[in-house]
Amino acid sequence: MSNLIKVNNDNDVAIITIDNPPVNALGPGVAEGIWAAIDEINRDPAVKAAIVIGAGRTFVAGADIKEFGKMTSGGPRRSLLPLLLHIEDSAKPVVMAIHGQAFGGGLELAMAGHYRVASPAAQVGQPEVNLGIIPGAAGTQRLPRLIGVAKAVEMCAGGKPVSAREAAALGLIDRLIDGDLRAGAVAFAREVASKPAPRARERTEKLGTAAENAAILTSARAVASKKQRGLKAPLAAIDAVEAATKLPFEEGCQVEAKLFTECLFSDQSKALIHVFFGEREVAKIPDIPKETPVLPVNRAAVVGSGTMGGGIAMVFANAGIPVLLKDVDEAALDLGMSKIRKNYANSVQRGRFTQTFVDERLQLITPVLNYNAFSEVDMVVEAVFEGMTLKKTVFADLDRACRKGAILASNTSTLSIDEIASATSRPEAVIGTHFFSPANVMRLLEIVRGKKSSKEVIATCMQLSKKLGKIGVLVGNCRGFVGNRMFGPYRREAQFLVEEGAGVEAVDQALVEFGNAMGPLATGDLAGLDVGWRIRKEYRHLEKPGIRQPFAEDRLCEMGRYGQKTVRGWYCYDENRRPSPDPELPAMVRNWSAEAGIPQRKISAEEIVDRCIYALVNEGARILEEGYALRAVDIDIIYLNGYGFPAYRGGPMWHADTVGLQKVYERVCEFHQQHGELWAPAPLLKRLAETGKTFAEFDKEQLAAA
Ligand code: 3H9
Repeated sequence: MSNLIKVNNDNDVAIITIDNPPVNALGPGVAEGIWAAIDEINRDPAVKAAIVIGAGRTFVAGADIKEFGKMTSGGPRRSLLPLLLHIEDSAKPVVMAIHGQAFGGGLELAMAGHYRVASPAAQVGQPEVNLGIIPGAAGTQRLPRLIGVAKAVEMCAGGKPVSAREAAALGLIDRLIDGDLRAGAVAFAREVASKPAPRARERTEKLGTAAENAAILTSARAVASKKQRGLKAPLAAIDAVEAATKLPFEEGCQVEAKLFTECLFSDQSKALIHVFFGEREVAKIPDIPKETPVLPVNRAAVVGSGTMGGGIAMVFANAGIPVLLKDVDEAALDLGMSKIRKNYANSVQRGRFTQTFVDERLQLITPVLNYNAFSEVDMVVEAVFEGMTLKKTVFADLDRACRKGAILASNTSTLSIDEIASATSRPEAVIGTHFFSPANVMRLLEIVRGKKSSKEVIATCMQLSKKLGKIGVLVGNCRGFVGNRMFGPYRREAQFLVEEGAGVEAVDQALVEFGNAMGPLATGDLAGLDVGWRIRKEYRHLEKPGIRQPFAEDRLCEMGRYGQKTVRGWYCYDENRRPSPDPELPAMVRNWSAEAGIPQRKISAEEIVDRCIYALVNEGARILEEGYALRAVDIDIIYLNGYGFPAYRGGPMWHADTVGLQKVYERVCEFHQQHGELWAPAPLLKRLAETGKTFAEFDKEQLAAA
């Protein structure tokens, strides 16, 4: 028997333990081991029933995701279906004992058992759609038979897990076991040992009528098309569940297998699997080992109670960390606190938080007007207006007010962390923590490493990001760091396109169809066009003369059109901030372009996407080569979590790999010829394209060299 599976007997009940750390994925050897264990318990006359339980922190997190890459690059295909039938056909009842998670293939395994018991804190789910695939081991066939079509469709297409309590109410879990799961499962197995063992695949009573199912499936397809726009797997999952409602089990499994394979070999799935591992990869910093000591962050403070500061204070409070919120005067502080209260009230209204939770969080936020209590905090995040002089004053104050060992972080989105750190006597304690707006919602946290930031401070911020519910990505200290540095060329091209004759809506529409959450011009209106305008003014002296710069947004700002907050920007907005095209804008831009001598032409959606997306990629390649991002995948994770880039394209760098770097490079060269120096190809892009390599391969080479 495989050493991943162990069988022990507790008198007449066999205990089959899956022990494949860290998450008992159904990798090579596991299925074979379970198969042999089932044979063994059926051979042993002393055994009346069996339980299957996971060693360590979880039951089974699913199929081994690493295996999928091997399958799509020509490796052997493993199917779990025969094993699941083998378990279900066991003459002796098999009870699945679930703690932690039974996800994907883990839940499919559990449904092949005759009974399921679980710890109350366990979760079950079919999250495969998050990887661009669908359940591939009869999950779409057994789940509707156990819990009904509506909930099965929701779980298979939506991918969200359900709690063991909910699963028990749905009939998926037969008993919740408080306390010792193993002992409870063994006792349960004894209770059912002499009863006929039910098989999920033979059940039909929850499958519903044709008319009921038609309505459920139509509505599920509408929800998936809207909420998971552009993703193919949810629709495939719904098709597979539909097969369960119309076909015998075996035929339904064949439909599922065909859809599973189509999804697995799709670019979407490859991209989403890249994202899955990428989200975990970014936590690994080559020169900061896992053992690096981290500092406790039990009390925090935020300086500046504006939109960002207030949002950051909420992030700490939501994680249970008491936080001081400082501003310069009573009026600013009152306004900040009232915004926080309003945000929380909205969350209660939308059902995201309970009133009790919110009341507790508000208790954790203490508004203050001075630095007196700052000596007690472990970490401060500065979130005052973007201006070097002001930031340096604040950091000099913090240096005086905070105890030695406290972390001094800046939420700057563009300014140099090293220069900010120079205002203190302890640059090793200074770091950037760049939250994205709205800070309490957006998952991304760029952690900006200053020249002197200590390893402990970096390790602490990386670990803290998890506690705060964020995904922390370490970046270097260059202008705009990684995300905004790339966003500059992206938005520059969007403006250039309008100045060359593309419609505002056409530009946004092309990028929304590409999969982005919002178009670049609408994003500008949302963030406030004046933000970029002010930054451009601050940095104008650094621009090389004679290089084309976009002007339309500056002109809009000069007219007081800052976007949503002034009701006009690229679009006009009603009182509910709903946009409509501005009928006067095209003529206005045409006049400005005529003055600047920019000829007007018809521009295709394809050119819009290539110009904007390849501008991201080209800048990303520079950042990578200059070492401001550790890996291409770090850039991808930043773009997916901070900029609404579609996850099913894997991020800008992965997308470029998928298109083919040679093709991307050729297009960049074309734009270089047409539009000049701003499009000079990044040397790394050129090198990889010429040697037939990808950014992903570049990452691997870097890792091997580290
Ligand atoms: C599937 O099942 C298809 C089926 O229908 C069958 C078809 C035939 N495989 O997340 P963590 C690694 S598809 C391989 O940091 P947590 C992970 O990379 C699968 N590796 O821990 C990490 O490695 P490292 C459907 C996996 O406690 C380490 O385990 N299932 C897998 O925060 C720890 O992971 C899913 O989509 C895996 N399946 O969260 C569930 N899972 O330390 C995916 C994890 O080297 N997994 N790893 O970076 C999860 O959702 C979370 O990992 C879980 C634990 C909630 C379980």
